[in-house]
Amino acid sequence: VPYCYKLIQKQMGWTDALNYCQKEGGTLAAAHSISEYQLLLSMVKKTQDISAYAWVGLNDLDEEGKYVWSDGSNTAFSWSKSAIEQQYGEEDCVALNSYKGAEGFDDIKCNSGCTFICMTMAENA
Ligand SMILES: [Ca+2]
Ligand SMILES: [Ca+2]
Repeated sequence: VPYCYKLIQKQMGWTDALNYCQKEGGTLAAAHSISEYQLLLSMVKKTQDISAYAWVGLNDLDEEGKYVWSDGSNTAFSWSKSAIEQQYGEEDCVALNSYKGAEGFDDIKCNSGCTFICMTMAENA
């Protein structure tokens, strides 16, 4: 994997989390494959006692229903069964839900306080 993922154990809204990662020279995490998705999920599970949800770069802020990754990749993903789109009103930012039995990406409200995963390009990748 040519990326370094880092779970930040602070809780903040999606935009603040994105800014945090960008200041570190990266962006919010993207999963480009099922193995990367599983790696991210295992990271969130380890810090479940802080927050079961961790932000990733996926969002549909610009156009409702059109999901994009903050790293510019256009990798397809499959929603988990639990992820009901816009379940509670406007939900435009996506977190990785690590609750047992409900694991998967879920769009939630962007101002929710969640831990988050930053992604930077690995050196010498
Ligand atoms: Ca939405
Ligand atoms: Ca949702």
